[in-house]
Amino acid sequence: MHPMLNIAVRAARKAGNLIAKFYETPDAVEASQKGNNDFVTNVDREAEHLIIDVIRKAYPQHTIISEERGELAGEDQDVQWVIDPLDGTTNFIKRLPHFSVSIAVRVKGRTEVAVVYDPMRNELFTAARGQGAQLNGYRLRGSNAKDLSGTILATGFPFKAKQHSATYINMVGKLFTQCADFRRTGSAALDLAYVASSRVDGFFEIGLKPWDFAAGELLVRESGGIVTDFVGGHNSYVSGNVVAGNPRVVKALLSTVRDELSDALKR
Ligand code: 2AM
Ligand code: CA
Ligand code: CA
Ligand code: CA
Repeated sequence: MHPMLNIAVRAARKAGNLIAKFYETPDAVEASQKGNNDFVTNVDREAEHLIIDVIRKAYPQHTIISEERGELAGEDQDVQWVIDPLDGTTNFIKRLPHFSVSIAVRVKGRTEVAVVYDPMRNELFTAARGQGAQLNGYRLRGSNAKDLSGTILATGFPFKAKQHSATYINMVGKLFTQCADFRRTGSAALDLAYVASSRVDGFFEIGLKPWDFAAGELLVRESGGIVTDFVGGHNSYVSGNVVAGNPRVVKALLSTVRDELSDALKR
């Protein structure tokens, strides 16, 4: 195994075990509001601390970017660990057992290894660039859908970027005439892992942060899929707009929503 993937897996499992332990003791979970409808808990922070600790011990010089702590610049700015210690905090707080730990390592802007770990199902999704994607050691292949007919599309509502609500609803309306149905699970990292494992056929969301999709992006790519913005470009790390699926599904999805896009979503 790639040595950095080994460390990422160790960190993700440690954090996942902690999250699973807290899931059994809801009285020990302290939730607070970061912003409008946006919650964080002591578990997010403790899981993040464990992950950073594992990485720091193995690679003290690397840079770490994580949701709750922000950027911890290391001597080496070329290697960045991009971390979401708990993706799906709202589910976690509601005791809906669907959330994950997401860890990616990017070297000069190119993602080399990725882990998404679901501690409630003990499902470990891993990928290394050029070496495929796996679930608990078994090779993953994405959906072979040829267009949107019969497809299940995962998505997330733009709960923070509410200025995009109307546009988003129009996009969903157009897509609904073409696909079979939607899933809105509350963990973007798992949505992308599910694209990689063809549990869903495609994914789209507005306004994601790098830690929401960096690991999932490599999982999708290494299972034969592509990840783009809403105009088929590679601007997702800047725009936060993410579309994923096999190349035919992404193409069909983009052309279906094309006429609905606001100017802000064309960048
Ligand atoms: P989080 O749990 O790490 O904050 C994209 O949808 C991401 O936004 C999710 O992966 C989740 O990441 C967060 N999210 C989704 N729905 C949310 C909601 N209703 N409130 C707060 N965060 C949400
Ligand atoms: Ca959050
Ligand atoms: Ca997240
Ligand atoms: Ca998070």
